[in-house]
Amino acid sequence: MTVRIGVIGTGAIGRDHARRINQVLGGATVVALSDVNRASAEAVKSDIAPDAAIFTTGEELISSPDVDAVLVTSWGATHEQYVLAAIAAGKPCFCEKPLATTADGAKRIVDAEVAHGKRLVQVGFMRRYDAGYVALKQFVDTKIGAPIMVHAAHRNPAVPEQYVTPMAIHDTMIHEIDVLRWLLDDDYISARVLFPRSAARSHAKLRDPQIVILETAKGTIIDVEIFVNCHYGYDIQCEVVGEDGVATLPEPMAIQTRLGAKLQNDILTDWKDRFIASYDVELQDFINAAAKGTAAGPNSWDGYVAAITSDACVAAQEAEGGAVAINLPTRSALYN
Ligand code: NAI
Ligand code: ISE
Repeated sequence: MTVRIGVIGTGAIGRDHARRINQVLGGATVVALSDVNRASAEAVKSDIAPDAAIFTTGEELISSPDVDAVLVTSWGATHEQYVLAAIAAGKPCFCEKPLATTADGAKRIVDAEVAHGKRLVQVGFMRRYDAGYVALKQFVDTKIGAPIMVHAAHRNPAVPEQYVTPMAIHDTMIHEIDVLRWLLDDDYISARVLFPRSAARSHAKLRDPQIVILETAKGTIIDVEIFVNCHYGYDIQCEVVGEDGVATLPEPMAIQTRLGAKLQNDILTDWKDRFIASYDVELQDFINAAAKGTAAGPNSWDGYVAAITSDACVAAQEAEGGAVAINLPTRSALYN
């Protein structure tokens, strides 16, 4: 079966996912596109998916009998309405992070999926599919003893003007919030945020960098540096300190050179390149599950926990160093 996919939101990542579905992956084809900026959908049709129909609204795309499964890659604030519509239509739905911009919104999605009785939603937490994180998890699970501390960093070279302090959490650190919970098989119980002086490349509405300290139920302390004006490149770091040893996320493959009296290798500058292989694997997983009418991978519960944790981290930003408790509800059996 070829899964017929509709893409809602054809900006940076929507276009890139449409490209991988039509040109890299197997078992699916993009048959429908929708974007509030119609010119963007038309450009993707012309460059990548010539046979796709263009729909004026996401809801029309979701209800089309020619669409089997849906990709939601529009702005975060619009995700909830489309994921709920996909669940109501009984169609598998891949939703980019965040699942919803509020914990209440994510909860509405969990409730709708539980009422439907079968998994339909995969959240775009692609790091769980990254070969480096998968290898790191094998070491954490089997080699270094129980984890005690994690040191992580998420550095972007620059961000757009409209990127403000809370976005460091719900747009950027949300990836660590999900992947570290998965890596440690643990849940968070509190968050604190520390701000060093702001970098000169930042602006008045963005306190950057910042350090988020998360405590887990098993007693692990995690520090995550978020620095989105680091200038030098796109750099993701993660080191887990266990009872018996330390395991570190591998660097992306890069050719080392000895040239002009320098020993060096390049650092990537774009998230699209850093996680290119993981996006391929996560979407293939989505296609394979969608062919069976269901969903796999990171689920709505993971998106809900990420939203609760993000809200606590934003409250911790405002608490200026004070700890904010993270209280998670009991997980529905659908996600066990
Ligand atoms: P973008 O701004 O490049 O593209 C978003 C597109 O959605 C735009 O073309 C916009 O016109 C369209 N749009 C906005 N509201 C809409 C609506 N109501 N209906 C239909 N289309 C609508 O943004 P980008 O970078 O592609 O991000 C999109 C989503 O993907 C965000 O939620 C973002 O957090 C997530 N993302 C995930 C990444 C990852 O590493 N997993 C990387 C980058 C983005
Ligand atoms: C972007 O939306 C992503 O998801 C990237 O992975 C992240 O590094 C970046 O900070 C976000 O803006």
